[in-house]
Amino acid sequence: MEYRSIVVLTGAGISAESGIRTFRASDGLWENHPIEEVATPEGFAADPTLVHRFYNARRAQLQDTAVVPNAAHLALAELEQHFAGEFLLVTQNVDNLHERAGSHALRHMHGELLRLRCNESGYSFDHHGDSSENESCVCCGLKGTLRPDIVWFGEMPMFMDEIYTALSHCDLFLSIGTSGHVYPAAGFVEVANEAGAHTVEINLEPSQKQSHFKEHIYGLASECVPEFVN
Ligand code: BV8
Repeated sequence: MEYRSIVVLTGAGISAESGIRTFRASDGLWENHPIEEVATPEGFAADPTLVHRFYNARRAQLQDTAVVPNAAHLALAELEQHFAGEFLLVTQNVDNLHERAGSHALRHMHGELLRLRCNESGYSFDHHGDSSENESCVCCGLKGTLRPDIVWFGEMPMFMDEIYTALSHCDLFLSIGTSGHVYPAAGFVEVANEAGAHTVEINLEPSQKQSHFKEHIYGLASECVPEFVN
């Protein structure tokens, strides 16, 4: 079948083979820190030092020279480049591996690890080094207003209007490397089904939303995604 509009959703599983830990695997990040402490506005208000330290560690890990895009990231960039129809890649991931693989039509719905945001003005900017609550904001000069430019639990994800518009008229929805735990991303397959799209799950194992997908491909993203795309 020739598709005319593709939406791809990726989660932590697509970056696992690049060396970025996933959230719910046994060595998952959350296990080292309860979600409430490091990925909620309340956690940040209670202990900004801990939260800055949590994200500084992840920012440093992401900039380790061994962490590079894998074949799955590259295959999606290739698909975007050669596909003549509409294409949107939505990622829950906050790493920069899709960009580094060459993806352009990309939206980070949960924010980006290599950016900070001013709590006062909402101004966000690239920041690859450590962050702390002692830094002054570049926009208002105030101290203590900077936070990671990340969407925490209880906060509204980004680009939602654009994403729902794309989902409501796509004819192929491809979900890769996500456990289907976290909403609203986990609900995207239902919107795509409503639009009559062919819905495909590529994952290491069945996700929480497995029954909503028309096609299932289980295995390593770095093998299954290039195979599916080519
Ligand atoms: C919202 C940034 C409403 C942080 C993340 C109570 C209070 C408030 C909200 C809620 C609540 N109860 C429920 C909710 C909703 C909540 C939610 O869904 N909670 C869950 C836990 C039940 N959602 C929210 O809060 C969202 N916001 O609802 O706002 C609102 C409305 C109006 C106005 C204001 C607000 C916001 C959610 C965003 C949270 N931020 N990330 C950070 O990264 O530090 S979520 C976090 O989980 C990451 O983004 C991650 O990507 C995402 C999802 O996880 P996955 O990507 O799926 O990763 P996971 O490890 O789970 O799975 C990996 C999969 O890959 C596995 O299945 C594995 O088998 C597979 N895999 C592994 N290796 C491979 C592989 N597959 C292929 N190949 C491999 N090699």
